[in-house]
Amino acid sequence: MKLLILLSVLAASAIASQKRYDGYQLFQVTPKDAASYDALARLSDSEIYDFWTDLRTIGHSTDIMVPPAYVSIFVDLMHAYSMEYRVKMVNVQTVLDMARDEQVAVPRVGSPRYSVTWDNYYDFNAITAFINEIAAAHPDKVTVSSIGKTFENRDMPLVKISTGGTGKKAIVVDGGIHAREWISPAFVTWLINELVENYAAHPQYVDNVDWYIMPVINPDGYQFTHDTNGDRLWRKNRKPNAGIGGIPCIGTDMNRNFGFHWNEGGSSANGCSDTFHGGAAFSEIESQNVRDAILAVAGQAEMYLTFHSYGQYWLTPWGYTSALPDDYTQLYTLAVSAVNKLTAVYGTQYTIGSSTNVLYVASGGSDDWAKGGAGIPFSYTVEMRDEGTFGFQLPARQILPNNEEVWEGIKVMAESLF
Ligand code: 0X9
Ligand code: ZN
Ligand code: ZN
Repeated sequence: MKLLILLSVLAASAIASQKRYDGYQLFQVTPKDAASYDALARLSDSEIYDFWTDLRTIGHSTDIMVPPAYVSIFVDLMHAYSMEYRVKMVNVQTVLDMARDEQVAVPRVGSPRYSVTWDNYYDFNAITAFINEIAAAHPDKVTVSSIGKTFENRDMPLVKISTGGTGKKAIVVDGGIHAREWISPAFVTWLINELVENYAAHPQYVDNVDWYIMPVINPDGYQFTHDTNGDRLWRKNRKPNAGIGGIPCIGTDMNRNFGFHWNEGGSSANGCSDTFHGGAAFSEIESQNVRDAILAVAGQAEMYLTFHSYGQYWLTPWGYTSALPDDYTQLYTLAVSAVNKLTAVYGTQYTIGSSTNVLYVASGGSDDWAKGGAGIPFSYTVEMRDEGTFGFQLPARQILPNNEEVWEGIKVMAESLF
């Protein structure tokens, strides 16, 4: 009993030392005209407001987290521009605490085979352990390597799944580019497990294509969202930069740092911004490592899938322009088939289209570079659950349903290459 009390005190103090969001509110706001849109665009340049979903176009809502000291000013602004808004979370810390409690409470049923399960979220070390364990258990199909080190000296794992042979097409998959989007590594690790551990149920998905899977391509950022002295809502990597006005800041948005039409809109030159594009294209060691790993298999790769949350979108290039790629019809048609299968599982709705057209301009994305830079024709960004009820804190009990439905879409994607 004493030990239990001690443990819960320790757990409580661990929560207390993460960055806290007491009184922070999540607003859903819809700009109704050019003036209100511009007002929001200016807010997104400041570091005070955290745009959980980036600003879209007039008439489309966006989720903005507002610190307690700015709530009343923010509401005044909404009224001044007659913007439609509603409060989605009255206290972000409460939602973080609930998610954390649920995570701690999940019992480990039986004796799981590996260091991660999919009824809970796991940190970077556990994911690395899992990858090594599944490779050791299936040396005939799984090869693990490191594509290089992060800024904080972590190895960035690459999992190759293959039954050998030559001349096969390949699919490149990554997750965890945005640290706070926890469902992403939770899905990508599940995908590895499904392909390998459940091979016998559907051998065609491994026999017909090779998979190159990087479950966490922003390990430093991801671990920071787990650390007791970290920040659950961190997005970028962890390398310090020059910031703005001589005040240094931390982190580059890796999904603005890729070198295809880099810095052509929808990214920030402010090192303190959550969408900071870095000092140059591929300025970050982590995006360099991903670039080189993809280029090494680009001749074989026909498809690139990068997993994010949230919003439920199945996105095609481009993100730097509203113009569509020549083969857009093919990309779109395949996405429709995938989403149809996905939706059939639990009724979850996804929006399909090019990033710029259904979301917003955002240049320097890995998807644009995979297609335009590495020449991988079928490139998609998948924004998984939910639509902002829980946002980044998708409850652990939704991991499996999310993964099962997305897997149906992935099967369609893979079959298109058979
Ligand atoms: O803005 C992003 O990087 C992605 N959305 S998220 O909310 N997960 O941050 C969308 C990226 C779409 N692709 C490009 N803009 N290239
Ligand atoms: Zn350009
Ligand atoms: Zn993301």
